[in-house]
Amino acid sequence: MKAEQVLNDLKRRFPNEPEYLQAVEEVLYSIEDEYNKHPEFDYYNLVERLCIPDRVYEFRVNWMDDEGKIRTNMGYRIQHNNAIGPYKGGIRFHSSVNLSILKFLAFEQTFKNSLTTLPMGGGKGGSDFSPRGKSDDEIMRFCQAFVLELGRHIGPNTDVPAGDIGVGGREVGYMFGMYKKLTREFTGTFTGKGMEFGGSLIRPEATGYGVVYFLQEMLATKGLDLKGKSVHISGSGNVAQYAAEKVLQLGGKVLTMSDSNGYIYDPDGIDEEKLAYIFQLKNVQRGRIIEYAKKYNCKYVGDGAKPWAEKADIALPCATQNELNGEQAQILVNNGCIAVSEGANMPSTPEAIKVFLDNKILYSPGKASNAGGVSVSGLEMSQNSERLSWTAEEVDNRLHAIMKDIHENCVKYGTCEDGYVNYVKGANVAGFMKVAKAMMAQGI
Ligand code: NDP
Ligand code: 2IT
Repeated sequence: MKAEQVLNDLKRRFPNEPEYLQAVEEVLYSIEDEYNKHPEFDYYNLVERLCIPDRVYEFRVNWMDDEGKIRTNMGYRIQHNNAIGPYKGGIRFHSSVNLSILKFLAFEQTFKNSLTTLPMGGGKGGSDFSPRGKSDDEIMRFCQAFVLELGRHIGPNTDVPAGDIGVGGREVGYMFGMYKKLTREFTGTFTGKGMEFGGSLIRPEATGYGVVYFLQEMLATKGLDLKGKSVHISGSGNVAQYAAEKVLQLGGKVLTMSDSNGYIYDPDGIDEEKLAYIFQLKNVQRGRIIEYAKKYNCKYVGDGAKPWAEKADIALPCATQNELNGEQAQILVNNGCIAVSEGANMPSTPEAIKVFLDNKILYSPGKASNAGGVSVSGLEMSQNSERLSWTAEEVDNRLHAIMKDIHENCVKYGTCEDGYVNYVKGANVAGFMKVAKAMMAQGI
């Protein structure tokens, strides 16, 4: 297999899908050497079969807004690969959603889910519907209309959706409710459900906590820990909030958080009390992060600015794809940043990743460090299957063990001759090997 050739072919076939091609390019180049040690992989044309999703559903969603106006949005579900388990992955509601973005996310999810050690294939779905500014009733009607179409493609042993950007407990609840009506069955077809109807304790916390558990493992390889370290966090949604909570618990200092309008910089640190305000602001009031700067009288930079030019020891990008470019990565490194643990999916551009690797700082790609969310989704599926629920402590212990395991696997496959751990290579190769072997065993 020649990565360049495969990539050129995909570029010719899918020329209008830049995010998808970006994600594929990174994986192809990092698995090329390992892949070519196995001629049997090429015989089965595993590389192409792994890059192209099993199937893609695309549909129109009609719903009625509060003024009685009929609105239309696009809906999608990408079932990327089910070699090691049912398709599994989140649903994103955001105005930017398109086929390219969901295909990149479903592709990444396949490797991420493989890394979790749990039996889950990869998928992703969503809509260009924007929940921003919509009433609760509108959100409910949209979720119901979306599931009217999506419902026929999913199932507890087929494809199990969950949350992502713009989709949290409220949206999962509405989607689950509609799905239950359509099928007349109570099954674990969605994860991230409410605690009263089959949700798992620690699922809301899981992605953010996992990002920090992974960071702890990386720091430990250098004999370091989080105590006293300053941390940049981007985003102020689910992942960012719980990453911040865990950083505080471990003695770190969170300096920044953001939303798509801009970021706040609090030199005194966002402490527990201020973080509780952010939880309230974002999850209940559904307000903007600028309100924090007004309340605590700290710096706010608008116009969609990112926090990376401020000085900190550690960066946790937890908002969205391509939110950290090469130039910003260089500023982080010049300012003495020692570690970047990604909470979002593909937040660093290829140029930014190159800067991190060239400077040999601790850098983990999202598919490794944000795998805690889907891992606890996998644990939610197990609990639903056995019709039991585990304690928060048990789920958290399992989450912690899974993040350690993923870290170990990255070290195993990503350690270079000079001892530097390339977590990008480690995660891609480790994730790939399991899926590849499963696909080979199952024939074409
Ligand atoms: P939320 O919707 O809860 O929060 C998203 C945050 O990112 C918000 O602060 C949002 O700001 C900001 N954001 C979203 N889009 C953009 C954009 N285009 N530019 C700038 N800021 C943006 O989502 P999550 O916290 O769940 O997801 C964050 C990231 O983590 C995503 O990349 C997601 O794929 C990834 N992830 C999520 C998991 C989960 O379990 N939820 C699991 C693994 C990864 P605003 O409110 O202004 O839009
Ligand atoms: O990107 C992700 O891993 C998620 N949004 C979580 C997926 C899941 O099925 O819990």
